[in-house]
Amino acid sequence: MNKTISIIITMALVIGIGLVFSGQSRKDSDSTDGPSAGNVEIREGVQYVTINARGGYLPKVSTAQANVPTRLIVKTNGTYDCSAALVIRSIGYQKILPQTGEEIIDLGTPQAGTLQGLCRMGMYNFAVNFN
Ligand SMILES: [Cu+2]
Repeated sequence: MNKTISIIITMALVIGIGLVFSGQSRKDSDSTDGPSAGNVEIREGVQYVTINARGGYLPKVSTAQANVPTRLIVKTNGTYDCSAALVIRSIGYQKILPQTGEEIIDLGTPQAGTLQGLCRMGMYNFAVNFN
């Protein structure tokens, strides 16, 4: 009886450790600084670029299409650090975002080039490359 229980516990531990490791490797591949995939989408002729703000901005570099009406969605989720104090100089944007929420910023129709976002202290940043 005791043996059965210890086998079950051992199996649960092995599965648990396996899950932790597979979760970690997925996280690692998501947090690369390379061009983004999956955070840019076009719906009904409007391009949406989604950035997560918390302890910095993710993804740090996004690639989007130029000459398409674009909105930037900045998501906060328990963001108590200064990445909630968002500055986008090129469009004269500056705002303290809610600690949790979604800010939708109309970027108009960007031409080819790079849009740079910063926290107010200039410590964290992100870029959206319009090609
Ligand atoms: Cu900062």
